[in-house]
Amino acid sequence: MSGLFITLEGPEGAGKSTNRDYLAARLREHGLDVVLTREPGGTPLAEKIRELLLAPSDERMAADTELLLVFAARAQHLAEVIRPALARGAVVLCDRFTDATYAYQGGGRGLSLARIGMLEQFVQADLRPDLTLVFDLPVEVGLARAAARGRLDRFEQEGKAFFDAVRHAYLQRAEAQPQRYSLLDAAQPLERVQSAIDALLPGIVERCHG
Ligand code: T5A
Repeated sequence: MSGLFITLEGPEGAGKSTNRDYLAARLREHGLDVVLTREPGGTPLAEKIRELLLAPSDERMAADTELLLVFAARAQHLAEVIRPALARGAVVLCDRFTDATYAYQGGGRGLSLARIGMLEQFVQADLRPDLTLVFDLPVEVGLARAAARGRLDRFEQEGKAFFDAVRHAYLQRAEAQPQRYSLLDAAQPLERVQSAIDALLPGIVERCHG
């Protein structure tokens, strides 16, 4: 038995968490076993690594350290949550996954995509998301939403050029593999974004039952 692995991606404040909860509610109406999780994090140990990654600090974190911490958290998350849930046939809805590594550490920090790919293979073997929803919006709109929540984390303190590169990386990945990615205009009012998710629902439910 094998479930369905769906990831939600996009820049800061794109509405991933809000829409992850919305999609979960819709899928549960169809009687599906849905597991909600997020990265970095998703287990107690991986959440501790998340704190290290997000906390602003006087000591600059080297880009390679950041990359390895992201994958260390992911290894734990896969072992404890994602693989067991998929093995029992659940739908896993994960707020960010390895596309975020390509976007933030690859696009934002400028790390080699080949090196990220090596770690992806090492940590995940053949596991890749079945479907990735990319919530796209202008950087300024997302940062304003994130800022409205209060104190900025270590990533949110980066400048516009960093987030432009993150957004560009997401768009490039979505364009390169249209069969795996659904691109959603996240600058629209929430109801419109959720109508776009509703339109994807029959296909997702069919894949869950297939
Ligand atoms: N990271 C992560 C890496 O660098 N590498 C990696 O491999 C991984 C996995 C994690 C950070 O870690 C980095 C990337 C991140 O910087 P996070 O908390 O998961 O941080 O990510 P954020 O993007 O910071 O999370 P946010 O909570 O800011 O964004 P969401 O989840 O996209 O947005 P959400 O749903 O919380 O919404 C934000 C606000 O906007 C409103 C919501 O009500 C909320 O107030 N909103 C809308 N308002 C108007 N119109 C809409 N359409 C709206 N949609 C949502």
